[in-house]
Amino acid sequence: MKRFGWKRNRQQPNAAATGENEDAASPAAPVADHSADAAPPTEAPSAITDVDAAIAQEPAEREKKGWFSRLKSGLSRSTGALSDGVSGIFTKARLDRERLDELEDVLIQADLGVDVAMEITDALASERFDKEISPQEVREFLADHIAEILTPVAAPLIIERGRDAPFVILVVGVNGTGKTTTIGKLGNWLQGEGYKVMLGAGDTFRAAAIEQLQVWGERLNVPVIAREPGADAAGLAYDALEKACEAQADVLLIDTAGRLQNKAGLMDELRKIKRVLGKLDAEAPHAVLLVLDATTGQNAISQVEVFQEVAGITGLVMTKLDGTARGGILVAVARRFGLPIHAIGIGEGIEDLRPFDARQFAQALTGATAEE
Ligand SMILES: Nc1nc2c(ncn2[C@@H]2O[C@H](COP(=O)(O)OP(=O)(O)OP(=O)(O)O)[C@@H](O)[C@H]2O)c(=O)[nH]1
Ligand SMILES: [Mg+2]
Repeated sequence: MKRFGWKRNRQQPNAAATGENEDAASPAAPVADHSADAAPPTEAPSAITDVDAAIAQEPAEREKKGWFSRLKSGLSRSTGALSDGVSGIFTKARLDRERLDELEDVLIQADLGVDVAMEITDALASERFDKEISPQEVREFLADHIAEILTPVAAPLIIERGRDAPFVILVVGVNGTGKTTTIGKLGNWLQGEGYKVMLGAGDTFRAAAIEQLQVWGERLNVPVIAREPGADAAGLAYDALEKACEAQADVLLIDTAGRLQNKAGLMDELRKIKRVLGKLDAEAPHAVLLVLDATTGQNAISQVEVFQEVAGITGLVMTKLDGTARGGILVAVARRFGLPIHAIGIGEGIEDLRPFDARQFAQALTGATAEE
């Protein structure tokens, strides 16, 4: 059975919440076995008519299916465009130049970007040019190719074990992408893995932003280091790390204000936050997560470009894949930047964050669904 790496381990007592987690080396590292995910999906059990068989099915497998349907429905706009586009072009037709050009347009409209669109149509041409091909075969070809692009970047977020200082995760991105919510979800997952978590309210711009993180802190029952609204964000980050060191926290998650990538002053502030953290721990922040909103489309490319340059992104999280997502952009981002994609968010709930599964995503996006 495929293990879904981020499943919260309910067997273990929540050591962080009970204050029993003295040993930073003990938590299991969140290593998800993505090599297994890269393999073709095992055949989906065809309609389960037998209730006992349904109950006997692994809980994780059942939960994963629920997750998959939510991902599919979130991506339905992109999938519909891709799938209908493919059906419109290929009605048991021979693959010719005209159809390849039309397919290229459909892929570009689905946000996969010109490079990926050309790459895919070239690959399809070299295999099947002048041969008859059905829409379903095209969808499967797309799914395979997209999974190939995504597999190398699907990487779980790994918290180093055995550290004697907190592992600092700085969460950045443009306004409203889901940074604060992602911190809440991530904090919950890390706690479930037994890490002692602390939060830093580095979005000092708005009182509401500080309160929002404090609410997450209460839900998780973890300390939130905050200052008054308007305080210096870098100073807050410094405070938070100092306090996390004192408290012997395993992980410090630092929230930051949403900032448009073209606002130089705000981007300088991010540099300063990084610099200041480095004064306490030369390697901090150990991870810089860029949170991307799946409904944004092409602008994600420039977001990655600028935040990468300013803050040295170490990995990506894409949120809002449950809404009117434009998931194709993740393929363009993967091809262009090769940055690890750690997780995707499919909802506002505390459990609605999962590791990124390349094949599952490719299947959901293209409508070449083997899993139901
Ligand atoms: N549907 C859905 N909504 C989400 C998801 N993640 C976050 N949201 C919602 O998106 C809105 C913005 O989320 P925040 O976490 O406040 O975003 P932020 O990036 O911290 O925003 P700023 O601090 O203002 O830049 C909130 O209403 C969240 O509940 C998701 O995966 N799916
Ligand atoms: Mg926020």
